[in-house]
Amino acid sequence: MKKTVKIVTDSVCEMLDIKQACRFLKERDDFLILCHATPDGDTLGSAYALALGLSAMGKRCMIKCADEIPAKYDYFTKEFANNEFDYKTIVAVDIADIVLLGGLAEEFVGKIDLCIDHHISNTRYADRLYLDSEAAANCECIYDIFRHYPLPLDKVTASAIYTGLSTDTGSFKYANVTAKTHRIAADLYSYDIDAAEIGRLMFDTKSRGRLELERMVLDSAEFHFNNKCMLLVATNEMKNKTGCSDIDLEGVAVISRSVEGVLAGISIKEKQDGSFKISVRTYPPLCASDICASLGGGGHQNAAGCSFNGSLEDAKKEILKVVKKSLEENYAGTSFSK
Ligand SMILES: [Mn+2]
Repeated sequence: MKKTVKIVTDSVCEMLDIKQACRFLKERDDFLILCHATPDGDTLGSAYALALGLSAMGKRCMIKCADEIPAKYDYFTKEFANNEFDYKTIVAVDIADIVLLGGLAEEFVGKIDLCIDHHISNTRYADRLYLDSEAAANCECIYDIFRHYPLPLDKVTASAIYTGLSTDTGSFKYANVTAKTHRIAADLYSYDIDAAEIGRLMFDTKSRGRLELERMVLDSAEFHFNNKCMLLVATNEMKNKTGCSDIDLEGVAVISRSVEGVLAGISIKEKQDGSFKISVRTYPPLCASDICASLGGGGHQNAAGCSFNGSLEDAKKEILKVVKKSLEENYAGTSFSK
């Protein structure tokens, strides 16, 4: 059976527009900026750009993340002196739900002053929320804040923001990309960013361990429902054998989406505590966010996730049941037996 960690907040969440969000940042100081666990380019790009931008205005900032920050982001993370102090204002970036803080969730539940996010599924856990669900990446929201505040853009902050844009859009390939995404990227180029090198680091570089892990993950592939659904599994055993950690699993969710005819790409990743993280990538008419909501998760139209406590077999059974139901609703009259 599925067990969900329920963290209840009783605060009312005030929705802010860009002006109000900037006013809030101007009025406050001594910021702690929080990234989500298993950090990606978007949460890190958001946090470091904001920290650097606010620091340039004479404000104090520090950043926290439950998990280790991968070295591949050094080109902007190392440019910020992340020193601890007694913070007064807590800002969460790119975090749809308080539980996504991972190991920091319990410490900060009910304490987030401002959340800056782009997930339509945001659970309103913060006191204030600046949400732009049209934004392909949270770094688009951060860029808007830079322009409205205004905060100074330079090569490093532009590189951080560009990293979020490019990683959350699969290098500007996904359906979430808009003309605005490209306009922002074009503007960031004027700060002398090395977009080719960022692309190489983010998309074309993998360790040998990761390559071997991918081989094992591909060996686990299962196809269901007339090949409309592909399921991949990454276990702790596979990670141990290849010397990989959870961070090395970034992008595994996307593999199944690249197979012809697959409308639902599922990846089930075992976490250190033995629970599972299920990632769902869909093509229309399926909706990843709806599918994951059935199991207590959420996300975007085409990319979403949820957690699962139980056996791997049960995780497969539960997620396949939901995918089957979604396929049957969208393809009325067709029965998907396996
Ligand atoms: Mn994001």
